[in-house]
This record gives sequence, C-alpha cells and structure tokens, in this order.
Amino acid sequence: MELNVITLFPEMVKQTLSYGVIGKAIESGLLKLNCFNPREFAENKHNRVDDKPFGGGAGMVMMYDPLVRTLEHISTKTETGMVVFLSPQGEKLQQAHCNEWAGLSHMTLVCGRYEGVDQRFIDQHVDKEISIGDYVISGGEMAACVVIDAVARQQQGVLGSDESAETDSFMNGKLGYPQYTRSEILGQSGVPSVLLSGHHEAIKQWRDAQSLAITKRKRPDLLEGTSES
Ligand code: 4HQ
Repeated sequence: MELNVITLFPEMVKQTLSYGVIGKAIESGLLKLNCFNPREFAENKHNRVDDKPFGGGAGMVMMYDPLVRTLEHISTKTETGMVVFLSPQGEKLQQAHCNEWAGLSHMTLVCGRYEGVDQRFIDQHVDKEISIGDYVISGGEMAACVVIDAVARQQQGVLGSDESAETDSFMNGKLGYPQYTRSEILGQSGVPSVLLSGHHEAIKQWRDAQSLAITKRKRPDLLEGTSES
C-alpha cells in the first residue's frame, strides 16, 4: 500500500511512523510513505500557504491553491487514491474503516494546520472527512498517523505471528482479554489457573468469556444491537 501525506511538517509524520511494526513495514517496502509539503507548491512570494479568513476573525486559513497543486503533483508521481481530510467534523474513525481501507492500493491524507482549510478544497477534492475523536488537536498530523497506523497494521504481512490482528481489541467487535506473563506469583496475585493448564480449548473459552464480560462492563455500547448484549 502506498500512503501519501500532505503536511507542512513532513518530518513529524515520517518520524512518528518510523517505530515498531509500522517502521519495519516501511523499511521493508511493504508500505510506501510519501510526504508532500504544500509550501513547496506555493507560487506566491514568501511561499505563503495561509491567509486571513474572509469575514474576519482570529487565526489563519490554509489556502486552496498550494493544496491543489500538491494533489496535482502527487498525480504526476503516483495515484492519490482516496483523499482523506482529518477534521473534528469528520466521521469518527472505527476499526471497520481501517479493515476496509487496508485493501486499498493508494490513499492520500491531508493534514490541516491553523484555523482550518479553505472549504472549497474540502468540497472539491476530499473524498472522506475523518475525526480521531471529539477533542481538538493542533494539526492533522497526529490524526493522520493514527489512521495510518490503524490501517497499516491490518495489511497482510505488517504484523508478525507474535502480534496477531485477530486477537486485538475490536477484531471480534469486543475488547481484548486479560494477559499474564512471568512471574507466576506476584505477591498475593496469581495467574488464572486455566492459563497454566495447557488445555487450549478451555483457554480459548475462558478468553472469549473474559472478552465478553469486560466489554459488558466497560463498553456496553459495543454490544448494543448484537445477540450478546
Ligand atoms: N483537528 N481528528 C486539524 C482535529 C482532528 C480530530 C483540529 C484537525 C485542527 C488543524 N483531526 N485542525 N479531532 O482536532 O482529526
């Protein structure tokens, strides 16, 4: 999968995605990450990419032209694929989005800064507006990295056998089960005996029951409308 990111801070995105399984996938070429800085496509003097909002008010707005020229440049190098704009006005990111998008060959994420982006760019060039949650962050970069991580880890080959996507929280629509490792005894606290039993079917049943019980207690909303609520 090839991921294009339009950002005024390309180093922030490349750095953030250089760690762990995602970093490895980029190094190996399984994932291709291309960052494009709209400042390089500003044709005005001082390479301005922001301007005052029409109608007045605080802050600056990202200009239409540098963003469109960046998209055009991407089209000359590769394909844009689905264009995603990170914004609190977007659809809330869900695991289902990530599973679906892992099947795409190309995706382009647009990161805003300042008070926002000229609405005409969003109307004319954005396929999907996505939010990572109901809070405000200072730029789209961290949100884009969240989307990229969550999508990329669903790609075949990104996770090793030690980090299976099937046992993750949400992969069965429920939260994950509790995990234990050495030591077997920590003060008064032991390990549930079934996990030491070697009975794989009993372990699986215990874990499924734990997943369901934890989801009922902590996130009952995840079970609404299913047969398990
Ligand atoms: N933004 N989910 C970028 C967000 C946000 C979110 C506010 C987007 C500021 C410049 N993005 N602008 N929540 O808070 O994606």
